[in-house]
Amino acid sequence: MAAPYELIYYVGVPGRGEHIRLALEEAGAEYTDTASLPMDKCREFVTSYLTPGPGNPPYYAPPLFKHGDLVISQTSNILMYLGSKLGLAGANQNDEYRVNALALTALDGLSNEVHDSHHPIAVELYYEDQREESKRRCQEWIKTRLPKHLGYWERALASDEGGNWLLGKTFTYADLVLFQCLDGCKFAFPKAMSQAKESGKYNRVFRLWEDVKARPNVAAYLASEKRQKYDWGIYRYYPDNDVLAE
Ligand SMILES: N[C@@H](CCC(=O)N[C@@H](CS)C(=O)NCC(=O)O)C(=O)O
Repeated sequence: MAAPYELIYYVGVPGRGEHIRLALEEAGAEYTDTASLPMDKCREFVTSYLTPGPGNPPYYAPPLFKHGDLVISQTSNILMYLGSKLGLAGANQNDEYRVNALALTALDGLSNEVHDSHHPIAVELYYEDQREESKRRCQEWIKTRLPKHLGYWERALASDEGGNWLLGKTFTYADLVLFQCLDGCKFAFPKAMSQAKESGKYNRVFRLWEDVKARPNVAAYLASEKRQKYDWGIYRYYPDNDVLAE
């Protein structure tokens, strides 16, 4: 019997684990998910992987992914491992590296930067203790970084090869990562994202969000109870931070 796919991540928000869930769901793969555990049990289980064990360097942070004897960390590393197994890493030689680069770029700009926008001074401090800095950072981020990122993705989607995906006609997990990043930004910054959409400058980007959302397996997953709500994770809605680009 084939080893099961096991996602190890905190319960309560989609978080970084969501990128892995979306790839598994899109492919219709069976997997277990620690998000089905009660909050305290889940935290205890996840934390048990973060302490050193025999023969292993400890894992720094979730998401983690277990497949048989292998346990790996880092969202994009897990996606790269799964991509070829699930048929979501492209069809041509070296596509897996292109797809990985696209996923890393989306995670850098539209996930990690967004996380830092509500924790600009220190991850360990509460948002409330860095509220003013967070507001200032969001104003600047929305004015300069958001258009830079959206502009990049618009260019990336203007493929000569035809098709509406990042690799033209070939759908890959990079499209899912970009979808999830855009979806989170829409939650965190509804005003700025509406303004960006209405500007008409990023039509390909917003079409990708619609197209991924409409894929049958993704749509069924998003409508299911397995899809957790945004709250305290990477994508947070703070009215002070929800500003227009001017
Ligand atoms: N680059 C890593 C980041 C992992 C990460 O930051 N995980 C969060 C939960 S989503 C965490 O527990 N971070 C603890 C910390 O950074 O101190 C990845 O993409 O997997």
